[in-house]
Amino acid sequence: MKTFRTLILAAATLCCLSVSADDGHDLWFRLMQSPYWGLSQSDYNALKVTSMRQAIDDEVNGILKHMPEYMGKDIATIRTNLSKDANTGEEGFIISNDKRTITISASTEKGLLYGVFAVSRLELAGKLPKPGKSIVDKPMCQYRILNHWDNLNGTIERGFAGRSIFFGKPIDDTIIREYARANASVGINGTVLNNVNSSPQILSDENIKLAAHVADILRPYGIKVYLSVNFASPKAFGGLPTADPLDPAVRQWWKAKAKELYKVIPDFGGFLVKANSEGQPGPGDFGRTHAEGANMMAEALEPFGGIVMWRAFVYAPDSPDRANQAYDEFMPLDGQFHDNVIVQIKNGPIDFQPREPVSPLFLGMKNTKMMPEFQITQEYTGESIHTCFLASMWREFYDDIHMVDPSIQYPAIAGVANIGDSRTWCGSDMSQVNWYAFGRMAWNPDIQPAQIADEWLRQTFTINPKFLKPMTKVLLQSREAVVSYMMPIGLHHIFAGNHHYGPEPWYAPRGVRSDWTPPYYHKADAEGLGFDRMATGSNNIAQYPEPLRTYYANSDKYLVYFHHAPWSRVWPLLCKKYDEGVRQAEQFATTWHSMKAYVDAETFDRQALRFDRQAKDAWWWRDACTQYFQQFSKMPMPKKSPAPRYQLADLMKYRLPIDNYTAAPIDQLP
Ligand code: GCW
Repeated sequence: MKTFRTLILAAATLCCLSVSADDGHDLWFRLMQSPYWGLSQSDYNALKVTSMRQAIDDEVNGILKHMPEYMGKDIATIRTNLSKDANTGEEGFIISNDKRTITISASTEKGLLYGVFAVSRLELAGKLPKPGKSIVDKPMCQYRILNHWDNLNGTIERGFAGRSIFFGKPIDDTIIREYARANASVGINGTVLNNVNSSPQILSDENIKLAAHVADILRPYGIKVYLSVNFASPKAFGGLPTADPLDPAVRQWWKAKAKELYKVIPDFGGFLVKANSEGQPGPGDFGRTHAEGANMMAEALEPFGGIVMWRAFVYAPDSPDRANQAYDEFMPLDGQFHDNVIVQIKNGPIDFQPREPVSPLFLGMKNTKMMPEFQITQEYTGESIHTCFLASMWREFYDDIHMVDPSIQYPAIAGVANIGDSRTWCGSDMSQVNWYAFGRMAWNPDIQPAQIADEWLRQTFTINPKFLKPMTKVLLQSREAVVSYMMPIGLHHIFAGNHHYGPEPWYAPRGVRSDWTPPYYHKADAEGLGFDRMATGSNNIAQYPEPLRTYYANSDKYLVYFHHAPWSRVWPLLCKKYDEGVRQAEQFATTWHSMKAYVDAETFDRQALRFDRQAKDAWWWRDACTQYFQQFSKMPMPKKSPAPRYQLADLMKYRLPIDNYTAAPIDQLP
């Protein structure tokens, strides 16, 4: 009762406190104020956090400073207890409450650091242990890594939040420190600084120096630096005549490079490699396998404890079914990779679609270390404009995998970052939730989206239930809504040709790789819609073990992913889903407009613009896709369906002026 009263009081106070201008830069620290707030801008910029101990103490002081606002008299103080006896492993912690003293115990400083962040998270959720009780927590996965697709010139591939915080201009140490702290607060412990489409120049002296500087700032927060490397580097950059992984001089070159890197970054994490994929060089260029290529790099890093994350994102042009390829190419290599190689596999076999089945490789390979790659940046789910809470997608991934074997866990996980130099970091307030969610789910893959949504909303906006309840609902429905208005019932990759923001199911110019055009995926014709991946077609379904195979084959969620289904079956479902998606997107905007009293005016306006745009885009998607497919189905729209807002002919002429490196302009619609 007492806690309840305290919460209500706090909510009332916060409602007033939070209604001041906010540029979104303070992420999920907006409520639980940063220990550094109150410093002048120049003192703040000059601040150096040089040790983990300092980082821990600063956070404890920050909480103590702001605690009274949130917990009344429930907590007297916080102490930290570093002790081997804590038995919490490398990164775990215990939080206990003894007569209103909160003690964080851990066997390492890193555990303490994570523990302090957990205290402020639990505090806002009203979930700190009661007197006499304790909570134990430790990560289920060892390597929790962000992948930045940042280019050396400062652009970001599929970045919708400005330019790189690492490359293209002098590093802003303050930004990197804030970045480190935000990552540590959600348990992220590694970061790959540059794009997987990697320039060989990343290994230049200048860039190694830059990486070392970033590593110094990240270290007190327990974050290691990794680099994406270009497989052809020994030749393209090192002056050797070849990059053949079995060539002794090439092997020696990588060993020397590794040594050089570890000299300046003693805790360097390792390499990420995109090889023989979308034009990138790889061992295949020399008739060698992925395992031979990966192992060569692994040998170079092994003496220093580094790892190789070798991507499995491969697909050859004009293959009968792109979904089959990674499996076909990697399965024969199962068991051939060195111990410090982890094969990094996108969650689905196609490419970060709003919905696709899990990659069958995860369930096929038995003797290879694997790690899922999720995409936090919303390349295919509305960029930084649409609210699409990806925790729901990632939950679905684990749930599908666990349908086959509930004991499956991964030693590592990667998330393609949505971070840039925009003031909000992620291009919008709501996109920040996916950065947060990635960290929380990397730490604990069993966590539920509802918990993440609730935690994040509380820390970011307010603990007022009048805000929390409707906005949690928006977040939890958002991913399904995006699937419904973009690509329901198993449709995939029907995006525009020059960007992945809007619809162009018709895009198929002559001369473009067929698997880069939507008709390759939807296969609409007079009979029906969808890609036959059953035994009658590409037999991709056979790559899945039971019970997943039966589930995928029978679920309406994947109807036209696995079947070329007749229009009589598809058409009513398809229209229903598109309409549903539009209704939901409109509801999100309506909900946000009723939240004005609970957030500051600046935040409100920024996000209102985006929710409104999302609702309009939902119409764009729905009108484009239903009218386009209607040309094949020749069936009328269901009676209850509203009339289209846009005409197909107009939409087919419309082009958004964007490319791989620029975001959709928020004010331009067809
Ligand atoms: O999702 C696709 C993107 C490319 C990306 C590629 C990959 C970095 O459209 O921009 O390149 O996948 O993951 O390698």
